[in-house]
Amino acid sequence: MAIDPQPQPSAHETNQDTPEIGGGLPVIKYWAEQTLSPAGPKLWKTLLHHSACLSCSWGTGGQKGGFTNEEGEKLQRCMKSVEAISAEIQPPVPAHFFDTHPIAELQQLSSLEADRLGRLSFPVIRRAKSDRFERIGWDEIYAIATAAFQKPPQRIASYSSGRGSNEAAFLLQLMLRTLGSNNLADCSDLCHAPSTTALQAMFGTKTSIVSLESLKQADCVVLAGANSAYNHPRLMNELIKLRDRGGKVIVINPVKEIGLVKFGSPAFPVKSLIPGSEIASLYLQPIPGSDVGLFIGIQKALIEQGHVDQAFLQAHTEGWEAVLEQARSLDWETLTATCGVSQSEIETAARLIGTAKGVVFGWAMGITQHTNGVDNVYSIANTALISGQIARMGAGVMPVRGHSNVQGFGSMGVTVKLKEEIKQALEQLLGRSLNLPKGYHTRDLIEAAAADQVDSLICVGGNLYGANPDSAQAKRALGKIDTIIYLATKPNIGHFNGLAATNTIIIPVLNRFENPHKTTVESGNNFVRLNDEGQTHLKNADLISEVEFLTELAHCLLGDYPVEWRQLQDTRYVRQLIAKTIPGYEKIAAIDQTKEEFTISGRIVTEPHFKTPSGKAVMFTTPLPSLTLPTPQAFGIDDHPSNTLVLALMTGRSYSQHNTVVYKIGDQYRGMPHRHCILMNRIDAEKIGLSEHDRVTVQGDADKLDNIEVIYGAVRAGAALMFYPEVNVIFKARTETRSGTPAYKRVPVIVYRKRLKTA
Ligand SMILES: Nc1nc2c(c(=O)[nH]1)N[C@H]1C(S)=C(S)[C@@H](COP(=O)(O)OP(=O)(O)OC[C@H]3O[C@@H](n4cnc5c(=O)[nH]c(N)nc54)[C@H](O)[C@@H]3O)O[C@H]1N2
Ligand SMILES: Nc1nc2c(c(=O)[nH]1)N[C@H]1C(S)=C(S)[C@@H](COP(=O)(O)OP(=O)(O)OC[C@H]3O[C@@H](n4cnc5c(=O)[nH]c(N)nc54)[C@H](O)[C@@H]3O)O[C@H]1N2
Ligand code: SF4
Ligand SMILES: [Mo]
Repeated sequence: MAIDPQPQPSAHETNQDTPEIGGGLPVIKYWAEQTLSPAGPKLWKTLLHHSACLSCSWGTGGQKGGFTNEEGEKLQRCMKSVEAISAEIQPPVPAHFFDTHPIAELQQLSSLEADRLGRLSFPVIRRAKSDRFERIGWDEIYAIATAAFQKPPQRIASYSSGRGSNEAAFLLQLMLRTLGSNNLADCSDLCHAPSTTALQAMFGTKTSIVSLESLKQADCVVLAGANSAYNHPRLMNELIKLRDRGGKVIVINPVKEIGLVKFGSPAFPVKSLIPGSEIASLYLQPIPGSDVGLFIGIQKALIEQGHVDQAFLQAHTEGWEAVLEQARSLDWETLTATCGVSQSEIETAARLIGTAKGVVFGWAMGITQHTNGVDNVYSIANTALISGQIARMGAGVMPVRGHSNVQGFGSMGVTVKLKEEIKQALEQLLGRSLNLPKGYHTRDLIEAAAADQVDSLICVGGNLYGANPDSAQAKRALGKIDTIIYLATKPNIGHFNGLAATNTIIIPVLNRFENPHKTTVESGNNFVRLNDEGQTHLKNADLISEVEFLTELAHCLLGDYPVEWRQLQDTRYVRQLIAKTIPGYEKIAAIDQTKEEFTISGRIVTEPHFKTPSGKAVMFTTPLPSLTLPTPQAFGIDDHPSNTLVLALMTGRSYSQHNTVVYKIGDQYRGMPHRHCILMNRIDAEKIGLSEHDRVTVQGDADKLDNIEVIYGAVRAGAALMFYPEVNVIFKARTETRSGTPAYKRVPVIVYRKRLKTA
């Protein structure tokens, strides 16, 4: 079907520093700079090491030297992989660094500066009221940690981030659950929890039901709320190949991300790298938080165009009548007013979906990080079911996950919503029933800590302080916990600002390519990879593996119950336990002999049979969101309306950062020169007499940031974009109630230049 060529972002809606394409030559330049630098040989050694990429969940690398994906395709490493490795192969933090740099000074560091301090290579403690960290020995660490985790089970907790291994994740949850605690907060609570909640309810599974092999057979991809050109670059190759075979890509994003319009991929040096490949066939720019309205619109158009797969709905789904009825009964005016996309654009999208042979629906944080994130996912999956674009090769739903092993942490049971099968297997292992209380997910953990209900916390990676909304609240809350133990490879702002009341211990750990034992991780495509043993470049360092620390601590706390913890330092035994406990992981039992990496069984759905009690997919209606913004008075401001602008702020990632870790201050593809910019539409800026590069104050419901530079961008009017973690100081958490995920993508803010009259 012919569709109008997409207009390129025109001059008035972007800025002169925005390049013509995403990816492209800068990527190669970065590769060259890094690989030819003094650290080059070390970098290559790591790239060739047999271990999964550290960075994102797309999960390339692994077999035959780290460059091959599960389909056997070569050259599957992007520059994000290089960026992540470069940070890990930094020299160590100097031996006497903490003696001469008090905490007050460390708290002033930016995220980039904290990361540049180097690799952590000896354990340190900050004792109550001390003004600095000091070195600590292992005996004292275990003594403090043992006393801390002997506290009542409801008062101990963990937080984790998806960089560690399946083995470490399994041990962490086994230790906490044996102690009687279900307080297993995880970064996925801030991320894809709405996806797991919705997919579990609809399909009885928590992860993508599409394999890479299946994606390769699609002829249409819908990519909603995902800036994959930045965050999952190798997914872009699949989109380029799909366009080459005549397929269509529908992008849904309030920001016209240049890399989703056109992307130059180094994997295709001649045809793509310099000219760039067209990605979006159709680019829809909805109002932030309105995707439910847009997807119901697509459903309505599918009905009107006769593209409903009635036979599929009747045979394989439940609840479809109400979903169709909702789409029929809502009128076009209401739907288009809700999402801000025209009826004709919505109809074009529906026609592409309805006439395609196979559609894969992918999404990320633009969909989940809203107060109605679960409904957003429901509405996407409803659209797939209504059009029959699911449950066969080339069609289905695919959350595009975050950290490189965040999905593995969930599979291993690091979640407050434990699967019944895992619970039963753990009960067998423990020889008793597990009557676990509700458990704190990440937001509940912060609230419980603020209410003085948490004594001890162990953080396996991550940056709990930096990742949460309302940084001042996070700092206060963590400050009420008695003991916090951070396991980390590199320092971050959370270690210096997330100080416990009595003991804050930072334990330096080996990363994925340095461990003395093999480990495994799971990609967002449900593929399990094996990481070989390795060595650290750090000389005379006092590092430990996550597995060793967790098993030693568990041994101190639990002796040999329910397992010989110390024996599990040989990770082959952990894999045997995983094979017996975790559904779909049976093949891990043989991986040490066969080295065969595998797709987890029961996850990929290519037949219309689902893991729900009835075997049918369960559909839910999705209420339209109400998307009003507060008045200036609600921010305590009572000035002339021409001086202030209330916007829906999306907060997320720049090109050169990995979550709270910033690698480079600018974002070259959005033309944002530093971290303290707000990307906004020219029309909005001019409403209050602003010009590009003016400085403004951006205020949320918790605090404000002054001196923020206005940058014009292809953001739809009424919306704007800023970078986290810096922006997390200004807003409080409003969360999606079913999953606990904060609404990071629709933060009401007020923008102004002058000193204002307050209400
Ligand atoms: N290089 C790199 N890779 C990463 C990460 C990283 O920080 N750096 N982080 C990893 C992690 S943990 C995650 S979760 C993923 C994140 O990957 P993404 O989800 O791609 O990243 P974000 O920057 O959070 O935002 C995604 C997009 O959502 C759009 N958006 C905002 N609001 C809405 C909305 O209401 N509707 C729609 N349709 N779109 C909206 C934004 O404009 C933005 O383009 O990436 C992973 N990979
Ligand atoms: N405003 C706003 N806030 C957000 C988001 C947003 O889009 N907007 N996104 C949210 C999302 S999707 C996520 S996932 C969270 C991310 O939240 P987290 O996962 O908590 O944060 P990261 O920045 O990924 O954590 C980085 C730290 O992990 C440690 N680390 C790295 N590798 C390893 C390892 O192998 N082992 C161990 N033990 N430690 C390691 C390093 O010390 C590094 O500093 O942030 C959330 N916060
Ligand atoms: S796409 Fe993700 S997993 Fe693949 S090389 Fe890039 S950062 Fe690594
Ligand atoms: Mo994430």
